[in-house]
Amino acid sequence: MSLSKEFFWGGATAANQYEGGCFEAGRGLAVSDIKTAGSMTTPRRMTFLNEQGKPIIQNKENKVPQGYKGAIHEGVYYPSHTATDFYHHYKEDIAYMAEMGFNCYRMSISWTRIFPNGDDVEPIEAGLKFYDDVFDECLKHGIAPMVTINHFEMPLHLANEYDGWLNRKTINYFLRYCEVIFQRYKGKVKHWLTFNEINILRDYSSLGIHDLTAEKHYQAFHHIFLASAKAVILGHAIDPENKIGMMLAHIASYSETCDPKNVALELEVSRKFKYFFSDVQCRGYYPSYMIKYLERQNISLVKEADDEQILCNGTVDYIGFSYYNSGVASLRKDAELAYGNQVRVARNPFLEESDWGWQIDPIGLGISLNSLWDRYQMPLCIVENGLGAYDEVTQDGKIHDEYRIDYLRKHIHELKRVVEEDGVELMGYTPWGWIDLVSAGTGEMKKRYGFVYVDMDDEGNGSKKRYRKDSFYWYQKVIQSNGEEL
Ligand code: BGP
Repeated sequence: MSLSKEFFWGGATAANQYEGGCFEAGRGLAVSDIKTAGSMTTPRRMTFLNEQGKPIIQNKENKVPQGYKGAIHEGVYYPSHTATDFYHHYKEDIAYMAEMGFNCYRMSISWTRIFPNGDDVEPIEAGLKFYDDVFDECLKHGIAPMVTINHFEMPLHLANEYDGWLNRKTINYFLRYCEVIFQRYKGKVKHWLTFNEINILRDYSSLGIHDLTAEKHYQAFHHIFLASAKAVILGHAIDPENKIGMMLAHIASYSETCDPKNVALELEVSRKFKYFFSDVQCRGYYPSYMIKYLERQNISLVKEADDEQILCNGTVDYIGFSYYNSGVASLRKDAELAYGNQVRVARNPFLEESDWGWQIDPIGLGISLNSLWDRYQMPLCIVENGLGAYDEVTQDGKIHDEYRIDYLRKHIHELKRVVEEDGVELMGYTPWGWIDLVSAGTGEMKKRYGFVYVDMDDEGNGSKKRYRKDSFYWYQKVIQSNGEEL
């Protein structure tokens, strides 16, 4: 048996895609609440009022002009507002997790449920109580919560009034939120992750910054690195038992050819978009290649005297990462692109792809585990992996999702192989969207990842009734056998 008895088997979700209850108990709006639904080919959009108070809607990727304030428009459907309604179904949903045998549940706390504007002095008791109830219910079933402190969340007020992560004050507001949740959930939550997929935070919806430029982007990252490091220091001081990790989107990448120029390009891309982030958070300092790169770009970051010390003292305890697909670095300007987790990469002719065009590569998971382990020698946790696919409900309420089982089986097989053959230290596996939820990339419902089906469509219609898919029973056996029966 290659996996330890303590191996975390579970599933993952995020508040803005699953929780709903957007207007319950004094919760404030987050930037994710002004995002519309989209599709694979139509980007999600965001809604604003301009300086004259006129409603404006624009693509997520576009620059948001100064003076625009994120706002909800009448008659527009926003998927995060109810999502798949964990807020009102948490007992039922945790019972499903328990039935599958989860011993871990990765979820996120909604910042604005605790501090509705982000800069409030006092937290909201009802918000804190909601997560108390959730954690108590999990613990009752022997499920350890693993909490992402910030999963694609930015209080709308901080984006509108402070320019989000560009403003150094946001660090203090974030720390106030961290202090409250570390204190409150001490003893209930031991595993934390600071920022979800830190390396792909890149637009208004995740950073809350108007008129985003490269310089502002790196300044924001500097603030996020500090916020994470300070959270680690604080979390350890409040409870030395806390294990606080980083979270990286790990897209394994390959050079398209053996042309050394191509290999050098792959190295450059991997460092700039991936390892820069884990290097800072795991080693505690900016890597030299990035310092030199920023110099060449004439980007000088505004730093304070003790920033370096904070980064050095606030290194993480483990690396959580998401893995869905690999990508190819190509020198060809006309390379055909495949879709993928948040970024588009050149297509790999050796791989099959999902209904949404993400290329399926289980071996890439093994490569990712080995690369991260070799580079940092730090415990790893696969906190997202899975297949977004169309599901069909049969007349008798069954969902035969053999394609999902096949995807997960191959990935679990590979993670076991590298633990066994290479001795990689792997803490656990929490596949994404263990229950159907709203897609982050497209805002759709029909892109489903779950073991549990939720009756809801792309416009939010449906009973929200839950059904067990075939993969539910399969994963239950996987957990029961500690990964031996695939
Ligand atoms: C990651 C996010 C998740 C999740 C997942 C699947 O980027 O951390 O929030 O949604 O990808 O992506 P999508 O929902 O776009 O299919």
